[in-house]
Amino acid sequence: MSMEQISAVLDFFKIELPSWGFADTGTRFGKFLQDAAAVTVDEKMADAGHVHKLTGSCPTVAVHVLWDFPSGRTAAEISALAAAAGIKIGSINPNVFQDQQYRWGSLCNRDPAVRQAAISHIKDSVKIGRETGSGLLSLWLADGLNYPGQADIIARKKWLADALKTVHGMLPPEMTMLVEYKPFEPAFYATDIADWGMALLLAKAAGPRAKVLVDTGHHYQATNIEQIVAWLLDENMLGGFHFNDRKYADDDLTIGSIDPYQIFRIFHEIHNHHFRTGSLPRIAYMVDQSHNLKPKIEAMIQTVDMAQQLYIKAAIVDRKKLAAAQAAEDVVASENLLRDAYLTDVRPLLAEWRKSRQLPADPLAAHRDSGYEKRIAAQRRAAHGQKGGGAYA
Ligand code: PSV
Ligand code: MN
Repeated sequence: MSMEQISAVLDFFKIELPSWGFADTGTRFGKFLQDAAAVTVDEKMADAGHVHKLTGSCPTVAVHVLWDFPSGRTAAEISALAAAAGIKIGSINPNVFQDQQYRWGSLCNRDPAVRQAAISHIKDSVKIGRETGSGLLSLWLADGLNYPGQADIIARKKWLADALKTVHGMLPPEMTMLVEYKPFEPAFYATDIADWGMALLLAKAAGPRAKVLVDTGHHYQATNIEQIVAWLLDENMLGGFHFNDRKYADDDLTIGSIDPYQIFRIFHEIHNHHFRTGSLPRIAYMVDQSHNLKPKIEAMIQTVDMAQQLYIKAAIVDRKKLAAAQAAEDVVASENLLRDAYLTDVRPLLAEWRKSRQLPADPLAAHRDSGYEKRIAAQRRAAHGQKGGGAYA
């Protein structure tokens, strides 16, 4: 692949950062606070903009409605904050899991008044999407059961399907709705949208602008995520990703920190789909990570860099040779074509692309040299003390 083609691939590959990834988050046992963590939405926008300035690849930021749109701040104000930081508002994430009324679920709650409250919050989120020019409504529900027999699973399925249809009906034409699945946590017996099959059925029933969102941390161990991705692509039902890595459960570790080959295989299926069909579906590449120990901005820069490396590695697979090796049933040659690409050191190519786009060749070093972290740590400590805040404040 020529440098020109690699540059085109990198120009195309945009990664959305999550506002909540810049805030102090923790485990169910507690949080370790960082002075430089963003507390306010102004700070989250500034940090996301800083990462975009250094990487040139993160023009949008995902927002979580209850965490990022405090009462009294308008959508126009938040959009202006993003614009001042050189970015735009990306996916809008309604929050129908935090309020006490959702103890027994949100869109799956047996109480029609609670289902209506959740729909009404999602309606407000769609309005925010319209006002901020976002094209994505990203839905994740914490709905589920902790014990067998706790509720009628099919009654909940029907309430959910009806609600998602209603939500689809609220979307402006330019907006897509993503349905995220998760097999466990916070529910420990049956999550209402537990896997990609359920998400697919619900999205298809909701309407043509509903697609599936694959969060890489939301699978059981050993699930073949790239096969799910290939199937969703073939069905034209892949809406986007929430990228993160994990060792055990939904650990929210930085992408590729545990199993970079898995993300490579996912990207391989995407490039393969492009090779086979010539079509490049609109896929939202979003990060969903919260950083407990790593400095948040450094973790995001590391994430973007790793995602770009793995994306190029998958792009340089020799697909003509691969098709020939597959046709000859040459298993070893086929596998080696993937491994050759994966084992190629693409860092010099990435550095060359960055230089050609007037970006620092090493964004992490540029960040460390910039003094940004020290400056915001001092400012934020002065402004907020040791209080922390953010996603699970
Ligand atoms: C839930 O685990 C999730 O993956 C959803 O995408 C949420 O919106 C996000 O994490 C933040 O809690
Ligand atoms: Mn997610």
